[in-house]
Amino acid sequence: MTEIDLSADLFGQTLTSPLLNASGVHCQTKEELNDLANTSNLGAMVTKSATLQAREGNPNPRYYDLENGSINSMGLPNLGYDFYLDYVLQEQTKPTILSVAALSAADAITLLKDLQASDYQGPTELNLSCPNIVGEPQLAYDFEATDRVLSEVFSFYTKPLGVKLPPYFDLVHFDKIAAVLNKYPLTHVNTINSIGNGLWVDVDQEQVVTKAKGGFGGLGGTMVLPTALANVRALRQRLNDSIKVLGTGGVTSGADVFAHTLCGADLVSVGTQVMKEGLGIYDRLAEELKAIMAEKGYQSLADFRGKLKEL
Ligand code: YRO
Repeated sequence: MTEIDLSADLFGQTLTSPLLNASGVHCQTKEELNDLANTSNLGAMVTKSATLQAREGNPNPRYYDLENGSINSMGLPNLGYDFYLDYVLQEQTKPTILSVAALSAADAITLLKDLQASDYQGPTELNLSCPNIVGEPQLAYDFEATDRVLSEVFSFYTKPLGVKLPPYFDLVHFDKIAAVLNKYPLTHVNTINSIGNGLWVDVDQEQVVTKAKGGFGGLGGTMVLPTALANVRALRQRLNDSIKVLGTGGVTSGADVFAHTLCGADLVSVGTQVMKEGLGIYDRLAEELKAIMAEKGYQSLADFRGKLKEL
């Protein structure tokens, strides 16, 4: 029997598996990050998005498990940029993507200027689901504002940088965001963030299930899989080859990892299902993926990556 090779590439580093955690899940504290570092079949890890100042986040309940996924209004709880920078510089034992976020475009520039001046040379991901101007949508849903911010960032930033994107739902929006992103030397896009501002109703209690924002929150898990696959596929079809696509959203099985890869994902992240099942999921997903590849006669991810057939 030929050995199946799940190796993948993270901007020049070889990973033993294409699987990542989705930012936000089990990656906030030093203990959680160390757990990820010790998780087999997790190829690389991502930190909770860091802001300049540490944040407590929103009041509980702020994460709620749903039959087909999850809803969250965490409110960016994190230990602050200095903590995560220190972790990747001093404690890192597995390839790590430093995720950063900002409460304004100005804060994003401040943070990235500091990162540029630091000793850190590894990959960073800017979470574009950050608030911009009051009364305007999140940055990634304002294409001109995204262009302005990236233009300013790349006037001084020379290290590996990608962006985390929210889902888009209109083909013209895929064209517009891809046209902006293609202007810049991005290492990658990570798609999708949670589907914004869903609402779950507990019919028995006749009430919402999370406290902040009147119960509105980001959706993840199985219910977002088709949206995630569409975003991976649509962006892979539009972005420069030099920009890798990291697929995130709705993965619960090896078949889902296979589907993300067929749509063009270079790496695949798991969020909600890690919350439901724990870190042992990565061994299960790797085994299920290998079984599918064996059945189909594929030896490496490159054999089928991006090769989704149309009718
Ligand atoms: O609430 C969060 O911390 C959160 N949840 C998500 O599902 N995705 C995110 O990117 C974040 C952090 C960013 C923000 C939504 C609070 C602006």
